[in-house]
Amino acid sequence: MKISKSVLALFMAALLVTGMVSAADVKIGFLVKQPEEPWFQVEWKFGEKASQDLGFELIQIGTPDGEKVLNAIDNITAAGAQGFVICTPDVRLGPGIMAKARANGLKVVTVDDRFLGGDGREMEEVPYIGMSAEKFGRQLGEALFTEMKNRGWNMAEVGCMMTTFDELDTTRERTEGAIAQLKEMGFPEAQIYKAPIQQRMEIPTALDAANTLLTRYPNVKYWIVGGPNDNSVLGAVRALEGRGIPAENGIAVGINGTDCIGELEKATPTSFYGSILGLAGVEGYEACKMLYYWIKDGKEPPLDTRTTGRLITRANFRQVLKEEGMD
Ligand code: FCA
Repeated sequence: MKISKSVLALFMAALLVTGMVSAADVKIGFLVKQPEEPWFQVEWKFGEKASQDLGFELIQIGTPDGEKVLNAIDNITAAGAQGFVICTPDVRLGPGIMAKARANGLKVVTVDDRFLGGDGREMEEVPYIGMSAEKFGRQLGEALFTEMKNRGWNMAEVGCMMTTFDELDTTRERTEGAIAQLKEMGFPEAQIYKAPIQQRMEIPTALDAANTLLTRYPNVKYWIVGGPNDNSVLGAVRALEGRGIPAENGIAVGINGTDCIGELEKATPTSFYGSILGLAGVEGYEACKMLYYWIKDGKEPPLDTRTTGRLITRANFRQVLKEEGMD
């Protein structure tokens, strides 16, 4: 077929107008707040898989604070990126990050933690993919209550410790969902105690929060324990151990399912019973894929995509991880 020069020129002009680029020219940054956490390593790994499947370049940068985020945005811009996926170290940085992205001509997809605007409300105009947080929490609450019943504990002797991190909407919704579920199933509200984690959700900060709470309730015989993610619950488990509470007197359930595999693999069971496994791989892959088509074809991503969770325990985690392609 012969294509005249003018048709070609028209085609090129159309490309320019729509901003389309070829796959090989697409470069995407992937910025995460806690690169040491397995959750984010899984997201990165599947982001890489998307880059191989679709043929774009992925630049991964750990950005634990605001300054690192702004530097990373400049660095990827200099490297020729057209956009980035981000789990921000602080949701209140949202407006600043978006201003910088706009100034640099970059598209943005957020993952896990949703930006907050200056008015304190979620920036719903920025595409987001993350957990259906309340539902994850409800699954956690249900798992705790069901296992407590299985063990035949006298509910009057049980305390519920919920580690919390209310600075983030996604984590607040998870623990509120867990508490609502426990109450609906008949667990007494007066026996539910919150242990707020300071600054960052990590095992040592969660351990401190749990210790403070355990000092206040030294006479509780059995503990059910929940929290916003695996590390928040693992810290509480370490605190129970530090107080000499036998492993069989605790039932602890986390969220993520990626950061507790070592715990579930321990030869001797601890009070860590299981976790609601989230789809870190799907989130990492889909966030990159959405951004890729946005850059390449101008196809705008959906503004809100939510993923679901599944309970894993010592009994089934290997099988479930295999089924989810996460082993
Ligand atoms: C937040 C938490 C992570 C993970 C993610 C889905 O970013 O910090 O551990 O739970 O949500």
